[in-house]
Amino acid sequence: MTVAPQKDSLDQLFEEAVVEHAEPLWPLLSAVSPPFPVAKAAPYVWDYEKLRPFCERAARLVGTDLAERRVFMLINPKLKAPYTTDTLYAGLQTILPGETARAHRHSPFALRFIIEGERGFTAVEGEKVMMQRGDMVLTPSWEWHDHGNEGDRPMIWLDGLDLPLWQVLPSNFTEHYANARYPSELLNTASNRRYPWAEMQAKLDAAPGAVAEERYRMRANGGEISATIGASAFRFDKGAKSAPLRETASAVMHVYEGSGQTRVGDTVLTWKQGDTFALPAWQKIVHENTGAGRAYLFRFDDRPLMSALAALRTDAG
Ligand code: GTQ
Repeated sequence: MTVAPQKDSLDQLFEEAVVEHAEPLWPLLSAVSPPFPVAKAAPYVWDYEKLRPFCERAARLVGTDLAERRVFMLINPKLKAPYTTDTLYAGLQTILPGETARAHRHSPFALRFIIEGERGFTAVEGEKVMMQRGDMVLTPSWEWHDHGNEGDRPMIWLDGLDLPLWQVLPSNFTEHYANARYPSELLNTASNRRYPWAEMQAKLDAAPGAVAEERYRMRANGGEISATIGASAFRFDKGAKSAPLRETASAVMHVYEGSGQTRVGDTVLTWKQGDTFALPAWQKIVHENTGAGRAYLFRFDDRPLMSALAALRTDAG
């Protein structure tokens, strides 16, 4: 007697393949390889007036002895920690006078943009870098760093890191220094790790037009500030509106001064001094100064990373 050949089917095939940890690509091809970028992050504004009291309360409730980095992460409503955008992390860090956030070093790159306070410092790989409002301070990958405050008011700053990247790259190391502070000294020359606001604002004010963007460039070599994250500052004169821009890079913006709104696709974000907002990749973005005076904003983004991957594309949306 002959056995009738068994009827095969795709369902049957998929069932058997999955047991062997093999899965067909073709039903998923456009999901894993979409025709255009689809960011997971949503546009969102974090209101400094609401968050600042959280920073103060945390500082009353826990010391830097227990909270090595006393930070509120700014988590995108569509994602979880540590994602502010698909590729960027932002947080608000607080240090009280006399405290030390102890020394460590890690693979991720970090920058700080100082929101308030004076005579704070970050000691980076032996260099003591003083911090005041508007300054950007760099903590390159794998450089020892600790933070302190020699002033008489709290220091609060925005941290910007490429932490999301290190969640997928299994090469994320952190090392703790034996002592709370890594020995450091003030430089008496211009630092490659500190970019004072006064210097940036002078450049913005000297630039032509009602809207100006200045890229932060490494003092040492004129390049982007890191291999992954870059930064810019903007001036928007009263009533000024930026040209529409859509890019594969995502960004975190912080309002140094002024107020306005940013259209991200169909969403309108409204912002004022101290606020921080997330701009997902590949959405049409238009900024507008709706306030009574000039507006100045800081931004960090993943343009260097996108460039390194030959994936930086921009258009007018
Ligand atoms: O200051 O070293 O917001 O290691 C997150 C991780 C800050 C820091 C953050 C960090 C730091």
